Amino acid sequence: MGNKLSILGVPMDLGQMRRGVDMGPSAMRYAGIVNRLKKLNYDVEDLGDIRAEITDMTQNENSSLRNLKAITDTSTVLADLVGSVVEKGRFPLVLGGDHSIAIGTLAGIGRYFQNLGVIWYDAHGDLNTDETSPSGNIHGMPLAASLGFGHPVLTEIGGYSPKIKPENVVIIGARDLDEGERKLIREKNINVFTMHEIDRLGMAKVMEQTIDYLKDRTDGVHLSLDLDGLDPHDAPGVGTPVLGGISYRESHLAMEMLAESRLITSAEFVEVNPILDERNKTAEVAVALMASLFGDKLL
Ligand code: HAR
Ligand code: MN
Ligand code: MN
Ligand code: MN
Repeated sequence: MGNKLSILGVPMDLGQMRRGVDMGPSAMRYAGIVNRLKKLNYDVEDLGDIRAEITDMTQNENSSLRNLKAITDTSTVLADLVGSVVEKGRFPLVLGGDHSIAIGTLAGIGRYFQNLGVIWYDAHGDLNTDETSPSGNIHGMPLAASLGFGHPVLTEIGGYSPKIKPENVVIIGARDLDEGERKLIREKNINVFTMHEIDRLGMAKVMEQTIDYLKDRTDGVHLSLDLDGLDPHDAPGVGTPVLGGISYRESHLAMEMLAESRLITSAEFVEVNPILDERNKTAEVAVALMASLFGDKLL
């Protein structure tokens, strides 16, 4: 990664049903992300927030793909903006918003890489389609959509599909997978380190293996970090908390190892919901992890 960063906020809450995640970008700015990165000697440009509609629970026009039109429109705008950041040779750092924003982020980045790697740090697989989703919530679908699976309106955002290949994906922290997601993981042979592997191997080995695997086969790696990948003790301000998650310390180690690897070429931090949080703790955790990802050291 170079030393030029562009921050882009996506105040979107349309991919799920709990209000408040649209305030995630403000909460992370309030927690000091811009100054933190400037102190690490980055040339930081804050592009502000993109315009996103806020959910109106009364207009659920489609129960298997809730808010499809508004999410598609926002994702298309996001994809263009992220693309122009990459064109300028800057590192895109996207602040969510719920995880449905990853469809737009990856649509923006994907066309600049032959073999884009993706690290999906999440309690969930986000591998549902309109056919397998138990909820109709699009934040449970962005990884599937980016791989080219699901409703064509979602998979074709940005005008091409797929954005990434299954063999270039590594999921870390999974502990709540739906049946359709497990099936897709098996069929496409997607690499997953569930909490079981993290417990067994330890985070250091998990990250070593992830980095080793991605470094030879990819020409860039996007980090998509859902704060619910962390344990709800450490990151309580999320809409779909799942017990037994990755700790704060393990997450720092993971970010530090990614910093050392110099593999990451774009990142997004999603699902911070200040309304559900405890004194902005989850946004502060997100900012601390971003600092580690961008090379902050203890000594
Ligand atoms: N798998 C469930 C669904 O599709 C729950 C998804 C919850 N999602 C997120 N994304 N926070 O990781 O509805
Ligand atoms: Mn997610
Ligand atoms: Mn999740
Ligand atoms: Mn704890």
